[in-house]
Amino acid sequence: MRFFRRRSSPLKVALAVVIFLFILQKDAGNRDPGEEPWLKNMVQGRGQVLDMMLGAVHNLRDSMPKLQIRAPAPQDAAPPAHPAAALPRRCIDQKFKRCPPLPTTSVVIVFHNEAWSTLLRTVYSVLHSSPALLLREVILVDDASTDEYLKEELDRYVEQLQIVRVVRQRERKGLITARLLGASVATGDVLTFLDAHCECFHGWLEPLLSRIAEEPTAVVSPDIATIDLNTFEFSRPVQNGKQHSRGNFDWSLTFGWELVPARERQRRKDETFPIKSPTFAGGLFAISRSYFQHIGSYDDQMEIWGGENVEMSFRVWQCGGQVEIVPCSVVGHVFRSKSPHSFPKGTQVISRNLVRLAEVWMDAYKHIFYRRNQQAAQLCR
Ligand SMILES: [Mn+2]
Repeated sequence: MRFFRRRSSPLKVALAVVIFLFILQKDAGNRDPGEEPWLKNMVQGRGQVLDMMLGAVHNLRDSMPKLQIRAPAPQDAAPPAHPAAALPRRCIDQKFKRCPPLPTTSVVIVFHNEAWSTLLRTVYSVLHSSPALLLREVILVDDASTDEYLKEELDRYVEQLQIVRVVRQRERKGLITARLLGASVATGDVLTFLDAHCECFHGWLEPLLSRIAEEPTAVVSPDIATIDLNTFEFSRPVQNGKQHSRGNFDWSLTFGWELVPARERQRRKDETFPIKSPTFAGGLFAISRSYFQHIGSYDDQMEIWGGENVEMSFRVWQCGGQVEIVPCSVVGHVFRSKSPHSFPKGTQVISRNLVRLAEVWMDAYKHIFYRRNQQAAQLCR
């Protein structure tokens, strides 16, 4: 008894019983079980006893802590993948209504005599922060730059970047036709337009593409962070309690910023919710390529610069789309203190662009604009 009291672990007990049964079996084999009925009963029961003992050993093993988590038992009838399936496997395309796959994008960057450093900084920040699966290409559109380094030298440089290419507009026609040229060679599902002096923040692209996947008529801008003109310091966005701004316009059709008004703040369910914006700044935005074509793209008769962002905003809203700012997406932009644009035919082209905007999209409201802008009023006669 002392033996059992001191070392009576379950495994020891099991071992003792198994030895006992082994002896019993040997004995039973030597005798004729028919002679002694008590022995016959025991021999018949030994199989049951053995099963009981094995069960006890299994229970013991199952009570040990598990070192691995196994896959849940499959609930559907899908056959298991063959173990010798070739690599790489084909992607499994899960299609849920609430979780649409993200579209690919072409990033279109127009430049005119942009500094080498800011242009390449924009390009590298796109390459470093965009998932390769989503980034189809980066298209640099030269709006007839005259700086030498932006010619063959740039071509040679971007060749090594493989998915970056340069297309050139030989005559200076401006932002709109340059963007249209870029869009005409783009192959991605979404067109993402960026200025040539931006810096994309990590994770900037997916929220824009995700919103377009969810709502293909949404024309989305990132939250634009300021890069200091002189120090190139990047002001990181504030995470909590940020007062967002959105775009508006006045009756001279000038774009401006305003704080998101109370009604729109109430409509938004949380801080990630897209902000509806009457107009957008127009330098940085993403739009479904097919929706861009559906709404007639840009007004290709607008020249150089000016008014095209308000025109695009009016176009989108009046064609049933929506202009939105997606706060989860952050892109830095160098805001300059004076216009970098040269106007080969004078600044009158801005008024001319605005007349086109007013005539197409404003119906009788255009007269309010003409009262404000005499030059435009004369141009439309
Ligand atoms: Mn800019």
